[in-house]
Amino acid sequence: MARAFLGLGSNMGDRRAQLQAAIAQLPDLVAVSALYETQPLGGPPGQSPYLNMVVELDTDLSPRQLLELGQSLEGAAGRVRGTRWGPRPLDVDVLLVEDQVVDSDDLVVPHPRMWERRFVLAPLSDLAPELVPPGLIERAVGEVKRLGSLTT
Ligand code: A4P
Ligand code: MG
Repeated sequence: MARAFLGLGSNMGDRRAQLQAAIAQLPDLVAVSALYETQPLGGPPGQSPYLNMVVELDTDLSPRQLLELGQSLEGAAGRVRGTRWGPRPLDVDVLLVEDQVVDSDDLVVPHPRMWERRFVLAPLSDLAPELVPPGLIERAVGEVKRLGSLTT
């Protein structure tokens, strides 16, 4: 079993409902971070704010199986791939799978941009503060506001 973390984001449609639906379909789920409202980073101007969170799985799925699972959840949420970093009802990123390292064209784990993004580090540190080096959240980019739990 590996301790894995996925980053979930939504900035289109009913953001909470889409996150909730995705979480309901995740196997091996052990923990869910608080929900954060975050300013969009990159992509076309004028995008709505995101809701972001991080979930923890204790799983036998490989990084690639987790990528495929995330893509199937994105599809179920009605995501059509368009502009990079453009608006989306659901984005699922494979952040960490224990200490496994993958570096292929379509999958890089640990997620290469996670350590500079406050919308990843803040919810990750809810679940695994020991994985987030001291001072990194403060130096990361993007504005985040903690909203409390998804279901309240
Ligand atoms: N890919 C490679 N490694 C991974 C991985 N570890 N996890 C590939 C997931 N996917 C991975 O992703 C493009 C390709 O990345 C996939 O086909 C997969 O094979 P995508 O989801 O189709 O497109 P994207 O998300 O627009 O591109 P990218 O580069 O993955 O963007 P990021 O890094 O996911 O950033 N601002 C806020 N506030 N909150 C957000 O959640 N998210 C993004 C997207 C930008 N700005 C944001 C947020
Ligand atoms: Mg993505």
